[in-house]
Amino acid sequence: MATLNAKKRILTLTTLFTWGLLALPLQSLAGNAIANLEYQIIDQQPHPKGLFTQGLLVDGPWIYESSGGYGRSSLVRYKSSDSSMLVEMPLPKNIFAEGLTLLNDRFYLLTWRAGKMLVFDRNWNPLARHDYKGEGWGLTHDGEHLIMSNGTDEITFFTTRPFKAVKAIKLHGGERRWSAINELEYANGILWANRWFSDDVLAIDPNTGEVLARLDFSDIAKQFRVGRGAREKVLNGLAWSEPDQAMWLTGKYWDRRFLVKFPATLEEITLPTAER
Ligand SMILES: [Ca+2]
Repeated sequence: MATLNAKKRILTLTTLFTWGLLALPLQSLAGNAIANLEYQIIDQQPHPKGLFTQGLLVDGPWIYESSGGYGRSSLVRYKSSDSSMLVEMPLPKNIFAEGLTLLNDRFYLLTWRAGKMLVFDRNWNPLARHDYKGEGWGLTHDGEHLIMSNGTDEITFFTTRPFKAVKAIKLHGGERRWSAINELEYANGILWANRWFSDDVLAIDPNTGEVLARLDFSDIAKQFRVGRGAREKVLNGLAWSEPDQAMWLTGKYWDRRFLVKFPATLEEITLPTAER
């Protein structure tokens, strides 16, 4: 039976390779190693390189971005197609902007250690502020809940009205402990997360916290870790583009952003896991 199962598994994987859906290194088939997904760069555009990128999101023709740091945090908007028509709104000096998301015409912005989630309307007029516990790092939503990382391996889900933490998941899988989960992006039932100081983006099951697969963007990221302050110029900022079915990604002080395509549905990602 073991041989038959193994044959079946090889056949299934061969089929996936043939479809061009997945390209898995052989070592990912052993044990509980996390599968590495392949990606393709399908577009690249200038990125305002003064931005200490935190949150990134696509809304229609626009990209919205939050930029961090005390005394220099801001909200930014520019055209997704060519980075033109840039508008930047400085935030109060005591605010360290972190993750940003847009749900039901409201922007939600984290403020790192201040424990305040700021709410703005579409024109960036302040509407409300909510308290959260611990640190606020990355932020996204699944259409119903705000989803927040706090720099650990834990991710918290909030309802918006009332603002309330209703669920938390812990990352697991790959026979290791996960930490420093940062920028988030939810798309097609998958939670994508980048880890601070890592070039990896993880595919996470939002129901269980299981790490399903990994994208290694070191080939893109390493070209930006040069010059003054090289250490700070990490991969940061994930924004799903629905019409492209692809992800914009950039980094802190990067002068480019990249539209990357990869297996991005649960079916494409979980098939190999199910066959193990
Ligand atoms: Ca994002």
